[in-house]
Amino acid sequence: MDIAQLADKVIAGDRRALSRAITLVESARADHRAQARVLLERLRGADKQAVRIGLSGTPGVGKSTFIESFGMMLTEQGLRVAVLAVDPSSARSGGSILGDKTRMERLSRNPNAFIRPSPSQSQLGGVARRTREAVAICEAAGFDAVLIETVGVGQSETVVAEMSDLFILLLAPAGGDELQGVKRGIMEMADIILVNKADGDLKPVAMRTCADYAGALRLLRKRPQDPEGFPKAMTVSAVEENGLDTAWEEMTTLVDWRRKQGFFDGRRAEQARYWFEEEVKSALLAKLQHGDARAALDALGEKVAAGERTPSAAAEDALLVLDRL
Ligand SMILES: Nc1nc2c(ncn2[C@@H]2O[C@H](COP(=O)(O)OP(=O)(O)O)[C@@H](O)[C@H]2O)c(=O)[nH]1
Ligand SMILES: [Mg+2]
Repeated sequence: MDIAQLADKVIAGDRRALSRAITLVESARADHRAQARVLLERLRGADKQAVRIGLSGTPGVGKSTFIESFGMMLTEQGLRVAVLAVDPSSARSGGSILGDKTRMERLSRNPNAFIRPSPSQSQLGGVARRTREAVAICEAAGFDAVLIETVGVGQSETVVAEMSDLFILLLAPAGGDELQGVKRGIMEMADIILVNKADGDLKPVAMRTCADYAGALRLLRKRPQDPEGFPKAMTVSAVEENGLDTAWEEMTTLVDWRRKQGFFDGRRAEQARYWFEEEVKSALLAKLQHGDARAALDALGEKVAAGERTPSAAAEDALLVLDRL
């Protein structure tokens, strides 16, 4: 495969090249990894910048429906939209977005949209790297917005927030005064909370839920990367396509402000540093599983198990041994 040619085609907006490039970064084969690195290095030069939008929410809140309506609206404004997913559960289901394509019927047929299901990988770390690299490819291909969807389970929100410029939390209307068990850490990551399904009978409940979250957001510590009024909560209806244009206006307002203040590039620089360290950590962990390192750990582990060494003394020994390898 000619990687230079593939890179040129991606930059030129060739859809088949785009798919092939993403398939390449999804591959775990060593030769593919080497090619993927060359490709990403070449694409780094492309000076196009997309707005990377992370979107999280529990199953059933309407993520797929929202992406369909919101994505269609963006394409109607002349923008090109890519949709990616981080779904750690997709190892079992084989890529949840695929089944969701039925909910994204219009968008998946739209020439200005590109939808890619989550790679089937059991390890969140692996999915994260592949998705992050797919984001970079979509950006080089000139998409204006890249939506990264994730189901709200465990660590996946953090992973998505670390590859997004904006993090959007989608919520459903809820009765009662409990804040739907949204963890504080997730609330603190959100730039905009969208309470979906603000239509029909659910509208008053959605408005009350929105007010509750607006109040909760005001109680959080002020973040330097936010102008006055952010983070904010709003209501939308993905089905009736209400509030989507306002949501997009707020997103652009926030992004423009952050660009002017230097927070946009600053955050991307921090994220690049974060992913660099994550890659080093996972490579080191992988090294521990093989060869001399594995043998040394097994030998010391035996001693710990037999009560001949304490775990911490053996760990110190292990580090000395590993240093010499
Ligand atoms: N009333 C109403 N229902 C919605 C809205 N958005 C999604 N739904 C419904 O909620 C259900 C789950 O939607 P889906 O997009 O699959 O949610 P996901 O699991 O978060 O991707 C479906 O039955 C949708 O029709 C909305 O804006 N209003
Ligand atoms: Mg869905």
